[in-house]
Amino acid sequence: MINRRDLLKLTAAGGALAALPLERGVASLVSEGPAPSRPFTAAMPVPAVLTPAARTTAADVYRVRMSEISTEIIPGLHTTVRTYGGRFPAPTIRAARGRPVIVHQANGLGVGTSVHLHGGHVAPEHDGHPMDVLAPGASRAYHYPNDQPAAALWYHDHAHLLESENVYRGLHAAYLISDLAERSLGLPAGRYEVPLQIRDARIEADGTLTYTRAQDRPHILVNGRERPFFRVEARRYRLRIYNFSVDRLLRLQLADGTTVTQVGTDGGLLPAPVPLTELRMSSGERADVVVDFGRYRPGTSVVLQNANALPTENADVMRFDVVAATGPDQSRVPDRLVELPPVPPATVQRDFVLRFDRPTLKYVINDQLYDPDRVDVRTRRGTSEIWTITNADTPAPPPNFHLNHNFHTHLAQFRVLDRNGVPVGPAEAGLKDVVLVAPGDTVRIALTWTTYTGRYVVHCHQLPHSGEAQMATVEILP
Ligand SMILES: [Cu+2]
Repeated sequence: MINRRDLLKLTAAGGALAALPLERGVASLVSEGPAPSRPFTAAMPVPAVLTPAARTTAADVYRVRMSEISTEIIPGLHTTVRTYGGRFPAPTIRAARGRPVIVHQANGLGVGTSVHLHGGHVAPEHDGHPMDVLAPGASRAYHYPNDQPAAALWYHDHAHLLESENVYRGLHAAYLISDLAERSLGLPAGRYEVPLQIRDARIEADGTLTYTRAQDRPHILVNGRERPFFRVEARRYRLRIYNFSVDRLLRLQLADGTTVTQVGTDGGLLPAPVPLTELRMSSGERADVVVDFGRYRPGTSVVLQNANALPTENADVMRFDVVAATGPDQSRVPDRLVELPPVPPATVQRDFVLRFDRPTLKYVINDQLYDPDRVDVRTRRGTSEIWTITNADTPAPPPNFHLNHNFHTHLAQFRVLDRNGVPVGPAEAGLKDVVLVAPGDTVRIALTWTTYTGRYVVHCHQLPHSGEAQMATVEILP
């Protein structure tokens, strides 16, 4: 089976370099190393919450312009990034269940874009289809009904062939839906509910952001700053954690082994809290977690680490600096959170095999490259299905990140039934829209196509994979 070293040999010998956009960065790595950075020197910003341009009787209306800006990801270095709204980290949109949102997106960049509301239950013309591209200078309105439970969604680029680099260069932002059930629980809220948007990057000594292979991206950013520190009061916090990396698998742990409580996943809250000492998150996944910093004495610090860092990489992600609480902590984590919808019996079964295709040097689904004119799956609205997803690549030692695949469905939240025949743990059994499918693994998911008809995509969310070909079209008929 092919590993990364073979692949490099292959591309050098076969002259197939152009087939692998990520490999083009390699030449530039020889002359200069990445910028050195000292950990925990920058304060972690909390992304701003976007203010509606208008509130009509029908919807909250937002205006966002995509533009390039220069920002300090590493203190003292100026890095150009692509942004939503001219800010990095990009502003969060906060929506309420049942209250529609309209986002007018204007493309002020020099490249095409398509805005996908990841995890959103939206009509196909507003889903940010890869071929529905907004040219430079163009603008359009996206309509989001928010007819779904409270969840941590995100909006990110999805323009075909450009999505991976566009997301890497900064086109990623949070979109949080809340609802009454969530608000009645008493989870930490307000300034005690904080997003952690984690991703890797490679920043050169002159501040340039280089788009290259995962193993050559040593910098870890949280909310747009490299390994920042964040001051927390000695009390409970609700952390809305996102893996915004284009293709890095994170295994997050507090360095002292403290247990955290997961209360939600991609598509919303879990039925009951799940205590964990490690969060495994592939690209695009979200974890809703409560951490009780009240267990620490003020003046203590605790580092969040990535146990999946390469031996050559720094495992530190960020540092929490605990200070005295300003008042009593009235938040709580109830034993029961929400009722999940039942899983209807499936009438259709389908198989999907994800693998690297040696002849084309591309990643494929069921031996096929993505063709926007081809329909891969035809189904009907209301159909419940079970999908068996297999990663046919074999395990390889680090730094072969690329042999991990995961799977993302647009429109539908699914339930993960089992992995290699073993039911998944309680945190992964919630509402999901991305599931990790590691080399050799087979994962089964259950999903139902509701509300909308039309064409959507499903794909690997390792974006360098989907951005080339590891994507398929589902057409939902009435
Ligand atoms: Cu993949």
